Amino acid sequence: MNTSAQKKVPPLVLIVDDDKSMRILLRQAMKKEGYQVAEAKDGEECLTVYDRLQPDIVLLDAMMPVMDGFTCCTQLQTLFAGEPKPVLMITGLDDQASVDRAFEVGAIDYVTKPIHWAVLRQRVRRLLQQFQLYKQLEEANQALQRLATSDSLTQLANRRRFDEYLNQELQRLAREAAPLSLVLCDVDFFKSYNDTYGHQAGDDCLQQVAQAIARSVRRPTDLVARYGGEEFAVLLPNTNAEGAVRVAEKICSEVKALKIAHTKSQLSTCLTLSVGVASTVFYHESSSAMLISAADKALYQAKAKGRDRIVV
Ligand code: GH3
Ligand code: MG
Ligand code: MG
Ligand code: MG
Repeated sequence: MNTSAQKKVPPLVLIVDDDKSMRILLRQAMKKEGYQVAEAKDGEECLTVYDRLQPDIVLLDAMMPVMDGFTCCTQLQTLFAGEPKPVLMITGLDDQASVDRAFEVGAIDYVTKPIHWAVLRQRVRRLLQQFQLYKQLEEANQALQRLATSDSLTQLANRRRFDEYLNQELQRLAREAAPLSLVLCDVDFFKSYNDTYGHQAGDDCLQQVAQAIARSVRRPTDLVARYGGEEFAVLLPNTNAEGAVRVAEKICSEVKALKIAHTKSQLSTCLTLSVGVASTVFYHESSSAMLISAADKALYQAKAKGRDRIVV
């Protein structure tokens, strides 16, 4: 996002008008305010320049050849969806229908020609302030969202995010039949690891294991989460049990490759994992509980059969 506060540079104003003398007048007025200026001579050019420069505000004429301001404003909303566009329309059209249309297509403000320069100056200032505030709020929201959904020790998704994603993916299953797999990993004899090496070393170890698991998944839709203390969950959309076992094998070998010494482990001199895998292809109102319980049972069996293994 192009926030002027981050860039510590003056706001960028995009002037869009087919009338060259009008562009010159607007440019002079905006430069006088200390803003940076970019120009476009019609709606089509405006879309290209908007995409390239992400201006802080657009001063948009209505009547232009090639693509008029109303169409351009509509296109801006759809092409760059997700955040409001700071569009101020400046036009000779002052009838009610034109004003209504401008706001309907997403303009935030409207100024008629001939321009009352003192008014335009204040309107631009106020719009820039509003958008600056909006962007700061957005950034604060995103930071909060990251905090609320990630685990502070490992930076992986936390349990809340895992639950959210699992439900979202199960909803998708309700619409399209595609397998969804869950891989549950639990560190073997981790209590004795803490007892032997100390809690801080235990934390470091969990961070390394988390990274090794994250390295083992490839698709952007796969989600790796810290499920509990020394338990990790990996959700694999569009993946059947066979594919999930391959991921589980990769996870186990990546963790072994860390060669984390664990001399008090009853199995090996290095840290190992036990893994439970479960898959589903159908949506059911209790699919979430069923999938977790199936993976949990498989994990329990992996422990019971001697640990350091994968059970499906
Ligand atoms: P098993 O092979 O049966 O899984 O044995 P275990 O010792 O790993 O299982 P148990 O559930 O008894 O112990 C888990 C340990 O994980 C106990 C707890 O102190 C430790 N643990 C949980 N969360 C953290 C953490 O954030 N940091 C550290 N250092 N240890 C943690
Ligand atoms: Mg015009
Ligand atoms: Mg455990
Ligand atoms: Mg354990």
